[in-house]
Amino acid sequence: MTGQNGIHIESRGRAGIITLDRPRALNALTHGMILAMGRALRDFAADEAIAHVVLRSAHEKAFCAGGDVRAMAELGHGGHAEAARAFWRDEYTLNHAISVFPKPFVSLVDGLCFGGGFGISGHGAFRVAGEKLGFAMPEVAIGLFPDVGATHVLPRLPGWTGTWLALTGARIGMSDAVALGLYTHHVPAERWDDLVAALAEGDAMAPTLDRFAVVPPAPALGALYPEIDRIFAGGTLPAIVAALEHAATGEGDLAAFAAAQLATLRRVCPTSVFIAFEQMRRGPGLDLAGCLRLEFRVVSRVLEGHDFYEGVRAVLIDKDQSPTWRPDRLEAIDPAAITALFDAPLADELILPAGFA
Ligand code: QUE
Repeated sequence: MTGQNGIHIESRGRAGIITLDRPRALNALTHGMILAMGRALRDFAADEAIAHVVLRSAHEKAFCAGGDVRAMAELGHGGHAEAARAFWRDEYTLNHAISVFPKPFVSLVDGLCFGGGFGISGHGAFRVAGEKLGFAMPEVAIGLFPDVGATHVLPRLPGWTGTWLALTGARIGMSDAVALGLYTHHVPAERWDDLVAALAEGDAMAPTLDRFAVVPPAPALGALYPEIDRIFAGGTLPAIVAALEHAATGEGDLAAFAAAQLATLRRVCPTSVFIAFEQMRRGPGLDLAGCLRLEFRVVSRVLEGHDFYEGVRAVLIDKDQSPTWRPDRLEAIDPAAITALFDAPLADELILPAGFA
């Protein structure tokens, strides 16, 4: 087993196993971890002894809290935006490589799974959730946007639930994440060692997962899905805000839910909310590679701005939870400035291989 810098790579029988192990940062992905994962996938793809690959965490508290955005903010702030862009280029390339990996790939996801953690698990064909899963794409809270292929995945979720998750960064548990299709199976975490042992023995992926899978409880937020669909189907952001304002005036669970979503939309980065909305508009017409290419344009431009650095400062460094956004209100955003982030090509666009390379 090779273990270094937050990640362990091993072959166990017929299984290639990648284990995230950077507990002091909830397994947030460093550039080194991303490059090591890419190398491991190439080695496992070429190794005839390996039938399938497992991605997991060494710690039950977190699968992965996202990309190492704190380090990226330091790089960008220190005049090294190109090094930060290289991180995102390699991260998105890995996200895409997982989607075209030529052998069955399963991620075992329990505890926190934010942003970049979904990017390394959500594009595989097999996605197992444990009972303590906490899933979110919370980037709007730090002046970023739901990337790592969320432009492709979220607008394809049932109804308008993906738009809700993208705009608010809402956190959901295992039962909802499985019900929405973000995960393909629920296997209780206490069974994961046996599951990995079966895969190491060479048992085929799909029937083995079906054998270990347990029917999850009814989705905790299921009663709200029709309301989420009604509210977030609004064709514009002002329409969504107006629908939330209206729903929040009532009484009961729906009004409380709407009021909470509204408070979140007013707290997170206004530019990020507009970016996320535009992602949900464009994603249905693009394949994953096209989505990642757009995300790389947008992240390159976000690095030139103010809000990402302020968001990381307020949420992850000083933890004062009081970012000063520029512009500071949804009403102050110029929609043409948002579409320009997506439309203008870069001198050095993200180029992805046609298949696994
Ligand atoms: C939004 C995010 C991230 C986040 C919080 C958000 C993110 C990320 C982390 C994170 C958490 C704990 C750590 C760490 C990073 O938090 O991407 O290094 O120790 O990586 O609201 O996108």
